Amino acid sequence: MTTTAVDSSVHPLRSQARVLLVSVFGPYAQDDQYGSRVINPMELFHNQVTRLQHAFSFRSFYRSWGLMLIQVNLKAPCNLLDYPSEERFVEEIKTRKYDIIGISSIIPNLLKVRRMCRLIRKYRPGATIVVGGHVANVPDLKRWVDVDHIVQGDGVRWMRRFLGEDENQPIRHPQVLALIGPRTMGVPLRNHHGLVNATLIPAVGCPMGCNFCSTSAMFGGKGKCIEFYKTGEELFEIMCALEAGLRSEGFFVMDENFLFNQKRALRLLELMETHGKSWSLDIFSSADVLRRYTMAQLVGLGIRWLWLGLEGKDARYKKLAGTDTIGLVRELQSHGIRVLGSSIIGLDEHTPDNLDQAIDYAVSHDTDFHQFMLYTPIPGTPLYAESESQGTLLGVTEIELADIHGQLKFNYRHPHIRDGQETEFLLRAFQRDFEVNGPSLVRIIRTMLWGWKRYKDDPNPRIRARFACEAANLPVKYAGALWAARRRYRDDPHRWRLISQVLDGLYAEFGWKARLAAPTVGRYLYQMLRREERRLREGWTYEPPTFYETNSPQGPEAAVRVTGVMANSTSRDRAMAACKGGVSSIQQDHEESPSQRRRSGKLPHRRSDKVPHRLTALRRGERVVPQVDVTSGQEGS
Ligand code: B12
Ligand code: SF4
Repeated sequence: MTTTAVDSSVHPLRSQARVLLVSVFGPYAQDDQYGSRVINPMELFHNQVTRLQHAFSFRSFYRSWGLMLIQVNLKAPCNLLDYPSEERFVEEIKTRKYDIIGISSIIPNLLKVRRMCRLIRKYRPGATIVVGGHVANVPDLKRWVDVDHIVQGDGVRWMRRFLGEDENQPIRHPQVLALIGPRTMGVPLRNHHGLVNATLIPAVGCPMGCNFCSTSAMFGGKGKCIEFYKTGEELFEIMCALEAGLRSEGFFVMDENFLFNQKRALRLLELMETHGKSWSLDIFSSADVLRRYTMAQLVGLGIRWLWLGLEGKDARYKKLAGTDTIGLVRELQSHGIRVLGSSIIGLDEHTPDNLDQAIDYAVSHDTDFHQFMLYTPIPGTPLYAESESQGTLLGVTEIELADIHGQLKFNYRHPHIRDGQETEFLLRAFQRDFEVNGPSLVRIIRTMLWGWKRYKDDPNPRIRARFACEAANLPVKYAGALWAARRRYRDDPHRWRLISQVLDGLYAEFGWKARLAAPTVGRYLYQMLRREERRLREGWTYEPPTFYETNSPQGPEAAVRVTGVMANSTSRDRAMAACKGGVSSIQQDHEESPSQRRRSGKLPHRRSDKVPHRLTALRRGERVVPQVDVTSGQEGS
């Protein structure tokens, strides 16, 4: 049965039902029969942004936030197994009685869903199987997988309804840091601004409705989205609660077009101003929406990092009409805002003759990061419907589902680009960006320095505090990183010069401190960089750890207990008290010790936690103690 928001079936056990939520099994960064692919690890940046930046690539994992959101919003006892191995998944369903098993997946992982459903039918035959997430849009999914319910769209309301719970209760928000095990240059990142960012999920979907965008299509398409928190007040309350619970200093805002609801954003700005919050926000936004704000408003809101759809030079998207995107990017950067530009390879007008020009145009934006994705019709989108009606889609015998992720080849016949040429063009785009603009790490240090110089003496203490915090690592760690990067490119005059300019900028700003630190820290980082390069050449990969969590006090002992936070006046008062420096009363709700919470990714790891060693162990196939959480297709905005 394919069920949507209006489905009326209810499980006979209602809230007494025992629920397991699970993501598809790993390992991911390997080629296998279930659709794992070496080029498709469970990562964001390394997958589709810094893909060809070798040891300079930014490596990090992210949790399955959709499942986390569902879990904390159910009254029924619900365990969550995120990133299990197949063996761990089997162990869970064999040893624990579940009435409902919900699987979340995207389309490329469909064969894993099929395998998991078979395992459930074998080991837990009485369980009702529910499948949600983007895989739910696959036409005729029932033909592929043996499931009871396929849920398209928001799973929170659907699951509440299925369990006989009140679907209109306010939405609780999971508490989770955005980055898991971040590292670059072969070094785990610790004590950097932005590492203790909480994930914030204000809404799903995007009303812009671009023809290729599967996240927009999934939640209603043009003119629609689902807002979990509609007002600035609600959002502020949730943010205060997350700040108090996670000790976070900023937010990774998982909303495809966060600034679209301008009333909400401006009210949030007022509240941040009133309460002296110097939070930073990493957001997705379309160009037209961005232009509705003044730079002072963006900076006041703490916008620090921005994912911006550039798509292509003459792309006819309304959101880009009348915008000089090169000028816009430069202006944002001059205010310290790091920009991730996203460009499409394979728009209808692209031909083998003009694609190099299109790539050069994208590269000329000199964004801090650049995502390139193949133009890909995904089920549910207007582009897919169009390709289907034109008969240009490739069949399952021509392309495997696991290869339809925008980083390998087209899943349709392009009007001009044929015979797999797109693979080479895509790689060329990443390569060109890396050669011309240098490592993204260098670019973000440059933007950070611009921001610091511009705002270090700002009359508003809130703004000053944020930039001071962001700039804290510039004179030592980042000076060292630049020194190491420059040494790495000593035989490449162009990149050597680029890096030198930024390093000289740091010397000019921070004087002897930076000059002293650069070679000292730099020598160590250079060694680590070279070691990482060697490992990557030998096929080194990273896998996310497995997470096991429960929302129930009677849940398994090995599982970390989670509760979400809510926006209401009681929690607001407590959050405000906590924000004002008192001990977080919200924290007491968690029933978790600091070490449990550290393991669950809700608190940053202590120096002694050695995250990279755990990841390394995992990579070698050892099982890690259950512990503890952007993006893609044509990623947002
Ligand atoms: C975080 C994220 C990731 C994370 C990990 C996510 C994970 N655990 O799988 C990382 C960075 C690792 C990642 C990687 C990739 N991703 Co990704 N990712 C996202 C992103 C940005 C956010 C997802 C999210 O958390 N949203 C917020 C939550 C609340 O929404 P949600 O997940 O949709 O969940 C809601 C519903 O879908 C539903 N639901 C979800 N699961 C379930 C389960 C049940 C049982 C039920 C009932 C309901 C339900 O209820 C939830 C609450 O409303 C989305 C874009 C987006 N904005 O959604 C892309 C997106 C999901 N990714 C996508 C892709 C293509 C990839 C990559 C292939 C990228 C690439 N080209 O290299 C890789 C795949 C890696 C791999 N080996 O599997 C596509 C999927 C396209 C498709 N139609 O299948 C998306 C939609 C981006 C896009 N616009 O194209 N990704
Ligand atoms: S591509 Fe961006 S702007 Fe367009 S619908 Fe998707 S999220 Fe919105």
